[in-house]
Amino acid sequence: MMKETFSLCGTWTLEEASGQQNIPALVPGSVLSDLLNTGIIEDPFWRENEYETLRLFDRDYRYTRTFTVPPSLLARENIDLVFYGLDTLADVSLNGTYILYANNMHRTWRVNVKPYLLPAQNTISILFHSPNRFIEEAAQNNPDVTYDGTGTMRGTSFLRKAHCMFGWDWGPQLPDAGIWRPCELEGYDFLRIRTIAINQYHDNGSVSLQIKAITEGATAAAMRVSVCGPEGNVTEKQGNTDTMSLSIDHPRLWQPNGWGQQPLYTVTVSCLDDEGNILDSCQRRIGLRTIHISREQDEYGEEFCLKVNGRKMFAMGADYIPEDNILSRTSPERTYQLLADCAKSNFNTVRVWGGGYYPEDWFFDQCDELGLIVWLDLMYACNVYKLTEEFEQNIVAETRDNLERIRHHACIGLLCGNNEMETAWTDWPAVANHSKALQADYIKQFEYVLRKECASYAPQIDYWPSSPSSGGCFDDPNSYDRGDVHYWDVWHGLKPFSDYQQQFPRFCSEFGFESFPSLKTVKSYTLPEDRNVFSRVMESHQKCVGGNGKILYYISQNYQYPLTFEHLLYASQLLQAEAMRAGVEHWRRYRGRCMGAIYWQLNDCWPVASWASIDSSGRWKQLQYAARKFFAPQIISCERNDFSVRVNVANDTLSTLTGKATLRLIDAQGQTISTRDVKLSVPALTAQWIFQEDFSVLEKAFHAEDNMAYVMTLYDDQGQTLSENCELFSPPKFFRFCKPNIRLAVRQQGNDCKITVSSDVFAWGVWLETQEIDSVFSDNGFFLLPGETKTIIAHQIQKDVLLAELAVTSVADIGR
Ligand code: BMA
Repeated sequence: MMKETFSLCGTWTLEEASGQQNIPALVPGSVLSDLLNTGIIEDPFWRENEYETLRLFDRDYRYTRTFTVPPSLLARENIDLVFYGLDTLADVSLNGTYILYANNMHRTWRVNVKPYLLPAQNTISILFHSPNRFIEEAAQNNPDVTYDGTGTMRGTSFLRKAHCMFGWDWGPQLPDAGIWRPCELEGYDFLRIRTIAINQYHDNGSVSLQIKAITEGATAAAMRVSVCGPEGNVTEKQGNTDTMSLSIDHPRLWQPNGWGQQPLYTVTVSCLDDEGNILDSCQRRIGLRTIHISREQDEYGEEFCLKVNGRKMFAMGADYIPEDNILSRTSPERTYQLLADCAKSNFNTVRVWGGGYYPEDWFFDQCDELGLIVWLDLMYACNVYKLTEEFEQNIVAETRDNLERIRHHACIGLLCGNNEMETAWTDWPAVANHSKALQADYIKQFEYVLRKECASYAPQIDYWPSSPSSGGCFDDPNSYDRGDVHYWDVWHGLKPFSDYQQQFPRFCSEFGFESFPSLKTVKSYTLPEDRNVFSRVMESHQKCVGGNGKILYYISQNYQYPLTFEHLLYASQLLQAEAMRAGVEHWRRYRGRCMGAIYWQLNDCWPVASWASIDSSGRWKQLQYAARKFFAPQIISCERNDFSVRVNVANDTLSTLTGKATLRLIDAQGQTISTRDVKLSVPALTAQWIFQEDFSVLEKAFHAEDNMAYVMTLYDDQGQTLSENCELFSPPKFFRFCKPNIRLAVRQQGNDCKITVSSDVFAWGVWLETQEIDSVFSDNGFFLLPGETKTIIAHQIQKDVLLAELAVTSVADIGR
């Protein structure tokens, strides 16, 4: 007989353990979401509510419920109580018997409860201990660990709970607690399938799968495997074994976004008894592909790149953090929106940063479907861990639980031990001053224990010890000749954007620049009197030390002084987009020497000034629109030194690009000074320098200081525009921008609106925004030349609403 489950999700009762409150609680969920839903607390993200809310987690909370088990389930030989996520320190009792102590939110907890279940009513009770108290005591008991990162609380390395729930340099300190993932009773006779392992073997276009069922309780008499291809064609095989090989007819390869399609195959494994009855079955959806880290020696050192289906890919994307500090507010729909935005913005990679939690199945399903390769950090970040025996057992179990859950996904490109901890040991004095014993624990944890677990549970996924790393052993982890790099001199080091052009990492897995969210998002956490970036409320929604000052500093380097709060928000976002553009375009020009540009960071977990390109309300900052352009599969850009430019075309598609580039020198009005066409043919997966010009003489002869810009347009051989770009020859604050008269004509087109935008003079940083409602545009943050029109689609909006709401800003407005 097949196994049977009984869900324990739904309504429970939540009480503060000292017995004051008694409220309905939703499972899966959390204390914060229940307190919010019942109106007991105010929105913790509003103004400075964070600080008061944090104190709620000095206390313990109890969840209880009663349930009656269906007789059919009660009759099973084995009945497990399964929690897919408890956050975090939980004592679980069933009908008065203590059955489980849980201390790791990343694990699945499973207890045999057959002896304790009653035929009548059962009562389950879970006491969640204060996470604040736990880390405080852990810190006191371990005075040899003294490091805590910006914005976090001391002692978090001792608790296996998403670190950023205790704050980060972009996140609030709202640890929360609760049953954060589903829970159920699972009854079975004889055996259940714990998981299946699928290995793929690719040989010259043919693919075979080796599939193994891992069972608990007993081994099966026989196993049946069926693989259903993307066109519905099924291959089936049965045998008296727990491992089976199967070759796939006409295999269709899964490709990353930009390289082709993402065909997926569904593998179903059934374990049978000796009469052929199904005892249990398990399904996984896979994609046929190979992904490895390529580390060939070359003239610059050792390359670091993702090799997908045998081809070297330039990785383009951003770093992903948890989507909401209140975890139960995430949903497949919300994640899909975010990841679809990534795919639409030409990402082929997303790095899941190690200070959060292992994402839900739906996250990986969606990355499979969208062709987004996942760089998955294990959940360790910026900390000093003490590898006691108990801690080791805990993280070993955690690794197994998660890898068995997710390892089959086509999207997973590599597993990485942690975020920034190897480099912390070599380069951050506050970490490096810890004991040799703790340093040895680092090596043991990330270069032995976790490496070994990853090799045994996910043997076909490459393991990388840390980000950044050069391969491990504290051997110059942030080396520019090997491995990946985190580059932070722009932003944390206050270097100008031009500094990116001096940097030649093999793969940049972090670099970033902050901005404020849009006015609509700012309004969601402020009163009008808070809307000054140095107010208490605005500063409390800025967790990077001196962050608002840094934004202001960079504005002083680039733009005129913004006279309004709105223009300051706009300028900060334009700055951020320009910073990331400078970095990414440079690294794409040096494709081969550099093979990845993953900017920090994609998203936010609450409304805040941060490095995110999409804010916590899902709104696109200017950077997201810019990313769509600088990650375009084929892009034109230039390397500028004073008045000389070298133009480059990067082609990250699988076919040769033939076409032409039009290169124009214009003045501040937008009038053409000179123009030329360059024919080009750029092979697949290469970047090519196509032209070089020096305007120094011209600049002197015509006194053209602050009055020259370079406009580059890339066309395919049908004359279609593939990419356009613009480079100013002086800082925007000095450039003689004219105040443009930007004309907008709006026409309804089904559910969308078509906006035609034009300007009488050269306009730069043109930004369309709707005041109250939200609208996503097909393009935004662009430049306009006089006499040209741009057509923008505003999605899902009525014309009269759009006309009433639409405002346009350009760089010439800053300071006026
Ligand atoms: C990187 C990340 C995060 C941090 C970010 C901004 O180093 O790994 O820890 O939020 O910098 O400072």
